[in-house]
Amino acid sequence: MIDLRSDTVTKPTEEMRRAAYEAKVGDDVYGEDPTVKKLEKLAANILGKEEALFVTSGTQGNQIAVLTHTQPGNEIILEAESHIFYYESGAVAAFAGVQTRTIEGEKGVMNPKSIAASIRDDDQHFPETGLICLENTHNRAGGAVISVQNMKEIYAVAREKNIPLHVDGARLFNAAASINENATEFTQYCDTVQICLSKGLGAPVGSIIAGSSEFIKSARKWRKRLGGGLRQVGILAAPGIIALSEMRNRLAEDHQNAQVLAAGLREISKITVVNDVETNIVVIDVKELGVSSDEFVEELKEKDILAVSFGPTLVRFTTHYDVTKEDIDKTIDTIQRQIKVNQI
Ligand code: TLP
Repeated sequence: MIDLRSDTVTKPTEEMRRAAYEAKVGDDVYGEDPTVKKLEKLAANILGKEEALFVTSGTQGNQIAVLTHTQPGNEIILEAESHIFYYESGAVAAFAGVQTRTIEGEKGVMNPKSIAASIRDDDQHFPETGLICLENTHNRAGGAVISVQNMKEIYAVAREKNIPLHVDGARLFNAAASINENATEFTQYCDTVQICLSKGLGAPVGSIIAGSSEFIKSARKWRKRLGGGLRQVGILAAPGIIALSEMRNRLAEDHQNAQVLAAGLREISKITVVNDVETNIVVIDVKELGVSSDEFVEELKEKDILAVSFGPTLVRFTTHYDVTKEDIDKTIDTIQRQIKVNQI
């Protein structure tokens, strides 16, 4: 089976499994797990923030950030197809009690002027704008990189109005790899960031949120309220340390594989690659084949290749550590044949 559904499907490496087995642990709610502490320190350094906190998932990390930055009744500004808005089951409404003000981005990129225009004035009729969120890379924009310049401009708007800026950086290291820079190039222009250890970095579980010491103190409390205070969790932090120290450096390989996949798919008639393929995600439109994305995905599955439906006629492929160049070649070949057999 070639699993291109998501980079979340990666299995922990041998080294990660060994590290989990050998991890020194303690009760992390008492602040006594040395492996968690090591991971959090490493993450804070890599992200250029005062402190970091290990959380169970990207969703939990984003939600803790929203809860920490806002008050019920606030409005938060975010991109119209951002994960926090699109894929987190309405959690910001359910937990933080905030309303959302969405801005349609151009390939995931929001115009700083639109953000400035969406910030509420001080008026008894209006909710207060409590937070601005960005997503880098942008998942539904096909892994698009939000440029350092765009982040800088948005951060300037946020600073001027004294509104915090949170980055959903589930795939921030993919963005960094794509411009061959450190993640701090991006994170210097935000107050807080969430990064996933369990996507392209291959760890089995976990995310990190990072920001000021004051932010992390309050975030730790929200994590506890949400039931995310874990005990001997060094066994999960240990693979996270390997994810950050080693797996981060190989993401360019996944990007290369995505390029090969996109190039192969572009050669197939009636298939359109719709994104620019800047990182590890390829999105195609199968409309011209006269099938739905669900039908296309189902048929591919029968040939032992997994992808996900990304809209009525859109299909997403995501490259990652467990997918080789041979797998990519086989995928292109299989799709080519499938179309021939169906004589579409
Ligand atoms: N994305 C998953 C699905 O939820 C769609 C995927 O397969 O891409 N932010 C971004 C930008 C994400 O893409 C995801 C996961 C998350 C947050 C949430 O992370 P988890 O799954 O750890 O809660």
